[in-house]
Amino acid sequence: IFLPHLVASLEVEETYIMVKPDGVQRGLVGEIISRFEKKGFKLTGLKLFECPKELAQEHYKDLQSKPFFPKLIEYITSGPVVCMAWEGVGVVASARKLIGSTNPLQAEPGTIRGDLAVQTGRNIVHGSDSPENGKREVALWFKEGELCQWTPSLEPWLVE
Ligand code: IDP
Ligand code: MG
Repeated sequence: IFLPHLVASLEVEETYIMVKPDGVQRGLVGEIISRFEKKGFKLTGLKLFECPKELAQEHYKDLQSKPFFPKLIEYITSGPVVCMAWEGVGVVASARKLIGSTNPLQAEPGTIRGDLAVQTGRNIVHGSDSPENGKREVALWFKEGELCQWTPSLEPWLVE
């Protein structure tokens, strides 16, 4: 089947990436940020944050009828998370590829979940699943003034 959001896009997009509480507790924040930095995307927002229950519920509202929803909310609010906004051409689908499958045991080696996690309920990182949700989630997790528009000096070495 044709999944438009999984096909490489030529649009400048934004995506919301979050190191979940297990990633923070396990000391994987630097490693996870590094994967996106090294790839060449642009960081436009970054903060350590204790997520209120209502925000977690709003973020995952599409999953509210799932049996694991209460445990998911408990997990996401169990400790600080690292919230990030990343920008770039095709960043949404590319970030999903860097992150790997939802179930870390099915995630390819070389991906963040494939290299660093073992369970769906402890899969250490979130990434938006479409450009629309990228916009929605960045606006949900960041206030105006928390995001930076800047031009990395390396840009000419990354995009022609
Ligand atoms: P994604 O994070 O790869 O986009 P989603 O299906 O959107 O995966 O699910 C959101 C999050 O909910 C997952 O990353 C995982 O933390 C949790 N989750 C999904 N399915 C299950 C499950 O079957 N058991 C426990 N947690 C789950
Ligand atoms: Mg998802």
